[in-house]
Order: sequence, then C-alpha cells, then structure tokens
Amino acid sequence: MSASEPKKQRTNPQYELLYHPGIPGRGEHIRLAFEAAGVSYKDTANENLPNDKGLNGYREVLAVCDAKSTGDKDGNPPVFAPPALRIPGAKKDGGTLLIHQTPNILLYLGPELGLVPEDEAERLYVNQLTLTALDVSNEAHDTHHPVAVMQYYEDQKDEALKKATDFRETRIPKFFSYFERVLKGNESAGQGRYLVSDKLTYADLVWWQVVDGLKFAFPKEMEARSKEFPLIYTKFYPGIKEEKGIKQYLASDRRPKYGMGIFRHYPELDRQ
Ligand SMILES: N[C@@H](CCC(=O)N[C@@H](CS)C(=O)NCC(=O)O)C(=O)O
Repeated sequence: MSASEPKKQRTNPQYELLYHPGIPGRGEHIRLAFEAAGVSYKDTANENLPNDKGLNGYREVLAVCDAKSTGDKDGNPPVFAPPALRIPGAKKDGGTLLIHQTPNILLYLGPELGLVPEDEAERLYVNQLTLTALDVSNEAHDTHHPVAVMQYYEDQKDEALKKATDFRETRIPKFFSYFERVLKGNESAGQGRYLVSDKLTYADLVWWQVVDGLKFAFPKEMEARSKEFPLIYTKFYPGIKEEKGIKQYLASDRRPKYGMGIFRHYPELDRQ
C-alpha cells in the first residue's frame, strides 16, 4: 500500500508549530514530519532563538496555552499544553484551526503530508504504533521525574534511580522487542527500514525520535543492547537518518540539541 501524496501543492497552508524553545521535546515529532515531507512550517518559539532565546515566540506559545482560556475567537477550545499546531484557513468556515496533543497533530498531518498509507486499517495501525512509541517517551520522562512533574530532579533522585533501573531493565527490552517484531513482520515490504508498508510514515519518525532520545539519555544501556534488536539498530535507525529531508534537517541548525527536556542524560541513571 503506497503512502498518499502530500497536499502541499493543493492547499499550501501556513502551518505554525507552537512549542517550548530550544529543546527537541514533543515538538520534535511534529518538526520531523514537516522536514521529511519537505513542507515549510513556522516554528514560532525557535524563530529568533539566537537573538532573544526564543522569548518573544514563547510568549505566543504561553498565550495559546493560557490556563484561564475557555477558547479563542475562531471557536477553538482551550489548549492544555504544547505542542499545538495552528493552521489558518483550515476550518470549514475559513477560520484558523488550533489543535494540540502530539499524536492528534500527527493524525491530522499524516494525510496532509503524505505520511500515512491510504488504507484505513493501516492508518489506524500507524496511529497505534505512534501512541505506543509515545508511551516509551512518557516513561523515559518519568525516569527523572517519577514523583512530581513540577519538582526538581534533585528532589526525587532516589525514586528516579529506582524508576530508571526498572525502565532500563524491563521496559526498554519489552518495547524494543515489540518494535523489533513489528519490523520483522513487515520485513518483506519495509526491509527493516519501515514499520508499516514500504514507505515512510509518521510512526517511523516518532519511533526513530524515541530511539534517538534514549541513545542520548542512556548511552551505555543502548550500546549494551545493540545486538538484541538487529533490525532496529542496523536497518531502521540508520535508515531513517538517511531519509530525504531528515538527513539535511539533522545536519542543520534547525535540529534542537537535547538538554533538560524529556530525554536527559544523568550518568547515574544509566547502566553502570
Ligand atoms: N500528551 C501531551 C503532553 C503535552 C505535554 O506534557 N507538554 C509539555 C511539554 S513537552 C508541557 O508543557 N506540559 C505542561 C504541563 O503538563 O503542565 C502531548 O503529547 O502533546
């Protein structure tokens, strides 16, 4: 089943990503989708990053996620947290559409950017894999914030060590085994490079970003497991890096560096 063609020539909407400046975070899943499709987008908080550390753009992100909002002038309901995507003219009445939740944004962008197959069952499968990969991302976040999201890592280090140990020892192998089996099951079409069909989907991009983030956060653990999941390590991960659009993006200064986001490198939480 082939992926649908991007709609960019037909509609050319001005996609605007609203996310925290300076980190990959959940916004990265949205950036990778645009970059792979070769479709331009406005990354509001990162736009003037070298000059203002993203503060001007970030004000816009905070305004969209205003905790007192009950909705906007275009009839969009309140947004809980970034990433959000704004698309002028995308509502039926011509108004601006504003959506949030990473997998929901990808569900919207998949057909727009040609990053899903035509078949409905396969589209559901792409979304299913995306939700599963994002579960891993959430669990990776919880290794450094196992007790309280709004408190410092330094105030929950003992619990973080327990959480990270369990994550490394039981959760990483469980999820990696699953994605390895998905690649194996699709090997005749995807050749180990794609999770679904013989073309890139947004599920590939999300899972790739999660593997990449884990390589940053837990380099020793990930290195130690490299022989256990041959398709992920030798076909899928390097293959996606070479995808058109992705290769150029990763080499560009648009790709934010890992820091104090979802994927953090605390050596004491890695395999010893
Ligand atoms: N499930 C949501 C999670 C959104 C989320 O947690 N965003 C973070 C930034 S990566 C945030 O700013 N959260 C604010 C909060 O939870 O208070 C998604 O995938 O979009």
